[in-house]
Amino acid sequence: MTSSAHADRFQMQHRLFAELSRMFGREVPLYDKSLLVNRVVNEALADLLARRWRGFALAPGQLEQASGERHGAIRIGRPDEYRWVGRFFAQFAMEPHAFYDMTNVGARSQPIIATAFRSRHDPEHRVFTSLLMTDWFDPATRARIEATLAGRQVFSDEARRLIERGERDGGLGWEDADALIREATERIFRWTGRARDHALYADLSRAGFKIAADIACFGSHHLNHLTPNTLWMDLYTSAMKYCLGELGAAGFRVHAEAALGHFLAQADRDYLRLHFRHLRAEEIAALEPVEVPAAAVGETVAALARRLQEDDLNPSRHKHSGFKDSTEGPPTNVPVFLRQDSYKALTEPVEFANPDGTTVSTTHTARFGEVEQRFYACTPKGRALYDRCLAAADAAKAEHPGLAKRDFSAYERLGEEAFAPFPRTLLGLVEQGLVHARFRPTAAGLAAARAGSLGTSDLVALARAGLVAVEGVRYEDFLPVSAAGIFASNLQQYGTQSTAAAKPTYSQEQLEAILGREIVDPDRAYAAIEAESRAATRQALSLA
Ligand code: OOG
Ligand code: NI
Repeated sequence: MTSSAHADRFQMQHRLFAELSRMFGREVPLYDKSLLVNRVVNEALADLLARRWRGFALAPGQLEQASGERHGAIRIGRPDEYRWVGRFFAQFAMEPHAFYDMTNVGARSQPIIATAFRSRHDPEHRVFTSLLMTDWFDPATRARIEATLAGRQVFSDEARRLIERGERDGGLGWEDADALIREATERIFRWTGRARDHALYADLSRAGFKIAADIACFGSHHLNHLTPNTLWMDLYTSAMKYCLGELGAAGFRVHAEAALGHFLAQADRDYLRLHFRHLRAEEIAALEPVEVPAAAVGETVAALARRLQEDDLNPSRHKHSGFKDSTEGPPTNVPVFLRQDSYKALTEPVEFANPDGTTVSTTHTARFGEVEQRFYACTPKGRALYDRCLAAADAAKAEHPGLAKRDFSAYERLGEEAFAPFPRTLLGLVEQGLVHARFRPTAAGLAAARAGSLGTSDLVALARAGLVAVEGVRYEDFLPVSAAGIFASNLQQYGTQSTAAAKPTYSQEQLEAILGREIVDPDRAYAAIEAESRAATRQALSLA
């Protein structure tokens, strides 16, 4: 077979995530509602951007593209299954990135090690993929978990054949690619509502090992959540809380107007570059800033409130467990890493088949509805500052329990004060070496270089003078602390302590051996992007 007969792996990836999103929407109607809320909110934001920037317009489909990116999470029980998952994602040009040791995150520790599958360059989708470490448990519990896991086959013979064919032939034709995607949505990642061995489930849950129960007793690697991108987190959360009945009309207005005030202040060209990746730098440079009339915010919020009241968005028809009280990540005006929020895990019906042939109808609480906004990738120095600021914010918030519900803006101010050491603009962040960026000379820069009038060799100073263009590198990975918080909140339980004779320790090499390949270090990849662009820019400008 020639390579031209092969489906493009990136197109396969898009189709896979579109189909997974459709699957998840069928399984979880509230997810579909949250996607619709996200679309409506993003449309309102795009309209406002068109007023803020003359020349800004999105062609049909471009908004879908900007909000169509996804990240998901799955939890795997056996090492051999984990390797199959890695081989599966490889067919879609997704490789393991970063090692996450969730056994070492303090009180929120879980018996989990993980990596995230994504493409190396400009990824849109990623999947946090956990592996349950059974040696975390006492021998009797471990034996029960492993015995139950041993009896399942998540990857069908057909799925294995397709993956092997893709590996052997260096790709799959579209017919096979579609068949593999069907295996994903109809079997591998599907929620069935059926589980096995209720006694094991109950014993594990009672002992505080809900994560093990969620993995061991189910027959598939069911998707735990599938997270879309929002163009402005605080507007989305206000809208969802309004739809879920957690904010009244007046509360929604206050939150949404505050959110849009921040949005308009921060939606500069760097914001546009980060959120609309189909726009070219020259197109963004050509946009003209316009003063948005003060009334525009109120009008946008009033129109949004009307839209959110329409029948198709009325989630009160769906059972839900409420929305999280606060957003994970940095405060709204610090554009680093990720901001994430979600509606809480739903209580869903499950039917257990027991080894003795009896059945038990009960419920399981694990799947939730996250949304995220992606920002710039921090350097190690930026990450260290982030960790310090986050710890300070957590400490300040812990001193005022219940403040988020009592006085949300006072609560938000605590976070902003703790993050005061962070500059608010891309250039400020780059200047202090806190985030990674791509550099490139502008036409004016090249002309100045020819004329010998650059004046300095400092790239940030040249950027301030318009002689070099700077683009932040988007963060494409996960945050261990946020992930730990997500496990804790959707399992409705803090972490577990090891019950093995000695607490085991885990390493990246161990997970690489399970995968049969190396895990990519994203920090090195981000740094390499920056280093290459700096070198190329220096060379183009004839700087030593
Ligand atoms: C993993 C959660 C990690 C995130 O956004 O940090 C994650 C899980 O719940 O299985 O998705
Ligand atoms: Ni997530």
